[in-house]
Amino acid sequence: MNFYRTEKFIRCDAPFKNADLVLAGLPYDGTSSLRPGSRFAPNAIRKQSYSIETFSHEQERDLSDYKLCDLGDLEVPYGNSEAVVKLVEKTAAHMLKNKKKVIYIGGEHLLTYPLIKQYAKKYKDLKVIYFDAHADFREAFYGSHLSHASAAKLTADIVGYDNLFMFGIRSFERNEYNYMKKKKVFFEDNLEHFNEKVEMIKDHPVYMTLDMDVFDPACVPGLGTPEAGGIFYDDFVNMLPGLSKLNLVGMDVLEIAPDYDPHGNTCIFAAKVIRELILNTVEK
Ligand SMILES: [Mn+2]
Repeated sequence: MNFYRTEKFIRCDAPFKNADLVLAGLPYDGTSSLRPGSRFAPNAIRKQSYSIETFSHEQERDLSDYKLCDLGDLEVPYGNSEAVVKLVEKTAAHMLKNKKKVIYIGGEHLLTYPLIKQYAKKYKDLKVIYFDAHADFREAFYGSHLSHASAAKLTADIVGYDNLFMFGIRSFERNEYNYMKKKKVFFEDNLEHFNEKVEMIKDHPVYMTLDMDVFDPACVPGLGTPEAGGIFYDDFVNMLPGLSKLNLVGMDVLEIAPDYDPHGNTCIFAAKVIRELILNTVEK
């Protein structure tokens, strides 16, 4: 497992060994179905992170007060999803062994599958919060079950259908929709029950996966698969108090396609989201 050196996310320049929180780029987009290029997202977001402040007035905390490490991007075997899945599993196991809290930056949503596999192995009663525009419940996509369109199903098959909580979901294939209903998966196209679910799961370890297409493409247009509708930045900020009640053991932020972000706004937006997630999660 090798990380190659890249620019670092703003103020994330501490060494891995004594870091309070770690960022790790996972630059894989091999199963992207519409607009590829999320492999370039970690670096594009890092680059734009220098346009935002390190201080958050929402949380009254500053990145400068913590030891944060940005590992760079994992060296992945492009074009070989099986090998990537294995490698990401190994990477997650390494992070868990070293007791590091990590925000993984993708890359595409398939990457959540190997991450969840390892986190569920370590945390037996793991709950998963899944932000997305898409259901991601396809049995297979273009003939492969290793697909970003199957990420939620792969997750549910590992942690159990009762332990997956999906928000912002507004794009389904009919069979997916019927299957999710039949299996009683919790999903909604907004955040109406977010705080209620937080209360329900706050005593459990929680993994949070954030597909950036949960946001309205009006504010986040540079995506692999944009979908009209969705949440706004203020909705995200309003969730932070709820998120801070959770025992978040791992997180990912995925699916930005910088080639469709010519003005850089999507990556600036993502950088701010990541700053808030760091400050919300790093040991208080
Ligand atoms: Mn999606």
